[in-house]
Amino acid sequence: MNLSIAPEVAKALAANEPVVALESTVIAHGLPRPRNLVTAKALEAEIRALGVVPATIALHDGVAVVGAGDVLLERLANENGVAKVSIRDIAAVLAARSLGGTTVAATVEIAAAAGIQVVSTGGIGGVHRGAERSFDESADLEAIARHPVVVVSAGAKFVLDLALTLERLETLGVPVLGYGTDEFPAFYVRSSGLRLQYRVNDALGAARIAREQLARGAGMLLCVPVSAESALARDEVEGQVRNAITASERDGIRGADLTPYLLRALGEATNYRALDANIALLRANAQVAAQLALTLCA
Ligand code: PSU
Ligand code: MN
Repeated sequence: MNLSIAPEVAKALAANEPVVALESTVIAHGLPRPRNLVTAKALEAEIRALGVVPATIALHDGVAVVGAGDVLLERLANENGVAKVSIRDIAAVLAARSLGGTTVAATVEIAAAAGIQVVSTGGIGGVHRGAERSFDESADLEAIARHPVVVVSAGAKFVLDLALTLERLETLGVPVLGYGTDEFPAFYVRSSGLRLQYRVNDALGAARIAREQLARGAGMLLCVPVSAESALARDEVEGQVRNAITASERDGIRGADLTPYLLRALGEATNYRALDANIALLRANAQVAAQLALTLCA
């Protein structure tokens, strides 16, 4: 895999200055136009405001881009038919020289190859509800286990089976740290009721554990609950998630299309409050990721 690292990112990495990688599936498939591009730029701005260099990752013209510029961000946001690139897709999309938005899984692999230690996202993928029949488990989980990168997220997406997701993370050896919480956060919803083994209260606490884990050549998850102002109520969203899953089964949606389908359905069902919460938590996670990157470089 050829990497095309933006000069600003390469310079920061060479000087051991902080960099935060961002995924691009959320731009191409996770958020609707025109808020996807506005959000992509806002996330980079949040990171820059703390003196950290953002590096949005994507595939383009046969290379893995680390630090997409404005032109590429705009294409990811506005072009039809951008590929959703998880790890199984990297080789084929590179060979075809097509444009691809990278999931957390692919972003983590590419960030690690570039020497970036922190990746920020909204909610990671995980074990889908009904996975005992569908076998649908996001490649995000194994990718985090396999690469020395900290992923900052608001937990795993609420549409998933969060208890099973935590079980798989345990099996894979991924430490899950609550940031100011003892619970696994549930994306738009602050609390899942699932207790976590480890809690940290600031970036320094997270960095101490991250140094040990990354030195083992493995990754970890830092979970930041969505703010109380932006959060949705669990009971309210639960009913809508069930409706969305029923609709996805009726429409025969499977595999890589399922997560974008469910996110879109929930945005519409909540009159876009789920979308507002998604964007708020993406921004908050980018800030925590930048603080962590600063602390890891100090
Ligand atoms: N977080 C968001 N919105 C998203 C995603 C994460 O707030 O769209 C994307 C990430 O790229 C994640 C992917 O890796 O959804 C998971 O997809 P799947 O369940 O198909 O692995
Ligand atoms: Mn899947």
